[in-house]
Amino acid sequence: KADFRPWVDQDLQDDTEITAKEEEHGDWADSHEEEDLLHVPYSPPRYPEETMLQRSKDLYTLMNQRRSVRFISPEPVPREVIDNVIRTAGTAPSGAHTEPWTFVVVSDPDTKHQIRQIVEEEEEVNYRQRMGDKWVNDLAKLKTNWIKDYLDVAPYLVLVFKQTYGILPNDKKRTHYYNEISVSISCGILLAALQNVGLVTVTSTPLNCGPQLRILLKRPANEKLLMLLPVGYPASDATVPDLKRKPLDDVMVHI
Ligand code: IYR
Repeated sequence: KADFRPWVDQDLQDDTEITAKEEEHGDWADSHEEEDLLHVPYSPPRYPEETMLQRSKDLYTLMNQRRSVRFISPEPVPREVIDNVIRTAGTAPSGAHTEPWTFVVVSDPDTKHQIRQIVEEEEEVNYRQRMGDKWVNDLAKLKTNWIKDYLDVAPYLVLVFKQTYGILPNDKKRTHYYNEISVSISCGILLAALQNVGLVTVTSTPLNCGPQLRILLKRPANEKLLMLLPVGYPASDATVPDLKRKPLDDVMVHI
């Protein structure tokens, strides 16, 4: 199985079956344990068509400048900006509004270095063994390898964990429906929020580093690492591969 789809992280399988089994043990909350929820009026801003068109162009222009950047400046970034970016990520929709995410923000140099050691050690095995020749060849054009300077250099590392279940104040477990897709959406919003303030990152998914990083960062057993995002300004000599995006006609079908 691992040989067939080597990019599937061993710790990141879908938890549906495990959850269904554990449910029989009885420490799961029933839905009636949560209160009734009031429904209130909602009226977000509505723009004239001309404004809509302009705003749609402006956001596209901004987001089309986003690139995965592996060369990050050590220059410090205001902590409050990071807080707001994480707040923004936390506005994502989630299954049954369970908000199944934990964003671990690391700026401590020693912890960053320990993260680097764990990631580089596993990534070397990934590149040399787990990924296989086909995958390594498919990536060759990106000139990546297992050496990740940015893990020491970036002022912040944001490790995004998905909570596979929640724990209620009465210690019962709460089902986190669609937790992986919910957290993935929040990561997309996080990327947009970073782009909005001129910061860069690379969406890294360090294969099979999750359990070690979870323990290093003292996160509980219900949390699994989904993504590791080094965050900062781009280095002044940063380069990116000269990739092109598919035109609209190749990605959209209008029926
Ligand atoms: N996770 C590895 C390898 C890697 C995989 C893919 I798919 C990429 O688009 C880029 C890299 C790494 O971070 O080097």
